[in-house]
Amino acid sequence: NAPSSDETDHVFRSKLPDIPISNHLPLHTYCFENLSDFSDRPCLISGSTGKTYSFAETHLVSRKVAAGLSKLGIKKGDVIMTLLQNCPEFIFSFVGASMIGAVTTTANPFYTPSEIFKQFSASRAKLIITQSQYVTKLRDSDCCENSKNPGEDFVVITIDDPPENCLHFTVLAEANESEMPTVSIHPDDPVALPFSSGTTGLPKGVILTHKSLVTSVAQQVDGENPNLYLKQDDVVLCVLPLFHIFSLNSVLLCSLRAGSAVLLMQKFEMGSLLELIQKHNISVAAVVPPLVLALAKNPMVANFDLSSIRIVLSGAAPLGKELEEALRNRVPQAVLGQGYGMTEAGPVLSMCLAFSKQPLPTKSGSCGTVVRNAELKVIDPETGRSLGRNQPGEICIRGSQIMKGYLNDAEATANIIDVEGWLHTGDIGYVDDDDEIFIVDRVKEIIKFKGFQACLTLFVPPAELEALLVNHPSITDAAVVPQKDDVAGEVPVAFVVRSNDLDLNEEAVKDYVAKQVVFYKKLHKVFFVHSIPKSASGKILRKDLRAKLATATTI
Ligand code: 4UU
Repeated sequence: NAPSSDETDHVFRSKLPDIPISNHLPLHTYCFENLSDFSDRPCLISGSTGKTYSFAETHLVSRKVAAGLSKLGIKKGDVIMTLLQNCPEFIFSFVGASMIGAVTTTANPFYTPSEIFKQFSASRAKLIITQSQYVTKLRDSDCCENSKNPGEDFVVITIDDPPENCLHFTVLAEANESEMPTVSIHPDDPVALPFSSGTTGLPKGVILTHKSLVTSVAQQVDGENPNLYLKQDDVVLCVLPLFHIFSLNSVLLCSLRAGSAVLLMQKFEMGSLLELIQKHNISVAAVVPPLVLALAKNPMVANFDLSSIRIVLSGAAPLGKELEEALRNRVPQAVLGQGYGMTEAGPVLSMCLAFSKQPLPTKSGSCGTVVRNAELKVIDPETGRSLGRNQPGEICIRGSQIMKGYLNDAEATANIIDVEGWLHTGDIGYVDDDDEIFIVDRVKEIIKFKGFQACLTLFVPPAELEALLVNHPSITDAAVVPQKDDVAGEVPVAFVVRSNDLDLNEEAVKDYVAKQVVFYKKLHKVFFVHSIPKSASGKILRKDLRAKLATATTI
């Protein structure tokens, strides 16, 4: 008998024991399950106005919105789209939709009209909740051939003064909650439909079910010794956009479940962020590496009291050791650590164990240990064979939290989730002797430098060189991408943002890196730029930089 793959696989698990997870419950029921323990405590705080909604109010307005959506004809299984910056209405819409078994597709308001319409049509959304300033994007007829009119072909609701043909959010928020229909929700019914390009190709709808999200939240904040210990007196910073799964899940849903307050910021602005931290005693900050960079390097930070912060959770992109150290100087009292997520994975794969109620020691640079009630393995991308500790390979995850699949794309789903239920992330990493996960890089971003012998391919992880670069006192940001090379195949080149020191020249940057790395990781070119293009979730837009390289001889 051939051994089953489970016997031959090296499977990694959390150091924390598995826990019972109530993933038979609908997401909203689960999130508000402990509501009576903290119903009068602050739930949502608007950073700009200071307006606060208690847990009881948040629950009530969400039920009203559920009734209002239903009155507008939204039924179980229908999709609504949010095109919103962070605001209380985002939460009421998302939770309200969940209550009637509807699904929310969260779109980025900075998207172009054509990007918005692609998501809108692919998800077959029936209604859009947005801000009046974005309605013009919905009217742009250039973006789709058989153009549709907002307010006529689909319902548009704005949270501020509604333009022509649009409705005001009060039609939802002032509906009668007792008219909310009772629907029966199955754990495998979808509740969220974020869009992601995954490991390859164009953006696709990621079907996250009630069961996926309940499981993921529970893996973080449930149990006697939660992996991410959030308390009722915590104030959790919500500056990362809620349309991205990191903020939606680890900030919003986790806080609702745990009874912590969520401080909503519409957009990132350093001065107001620092004021809000001080004013509201923000204790937990979910951040992305560009924000860490700003906190570590911006001189304004020194003028504010950040002593309320006890946890900084960084995720969505690699955070180098050097940057983590630089941030440590700014918030010495806080526990710094990472979470590692991917939209398709529900999203959290791993979380820093120093955030747990009984904290465990962790290493800088690690992106945590696999969450409980899940399995993780690292495979050789060529052979698919699972690898033991300290050997880098493609990270795969299995558990009830992962997506059900891509929307209307069985082929893409089968390419990313194998027959045994493993989701293949496209990230290269390893698990060390202490069960900590280190991401080396993404498969696709890895620069492949061909050595002297044709059989030898040397890997240059851009993240590693970027970490070195931003550690230079005169460099505020940097990105490394591959450039085609006749001899080596690909060589690393850097885009660098200088601070005020314009004397820093290409040779100096090259030397600085060359002194610290093996020969094949040396930079071949340095381009000075004003900023590094990044996505809303803080990822370097490498494709844009590669395109720049391909088209321009001088940049
Ligand atoms: C290196 O980025 C995310 C989700 C992030 C997240 C969510 C909940 C982080 C912590 C948390 O608590 O999702 P996507 O789909 O936008 O991007 C997924 C990709 C991963 O495959 C990986 O390449 O983003 C990268 N990534 C990271 N890389 C995510 N987290 C990390 C990390 N270090 N900590």
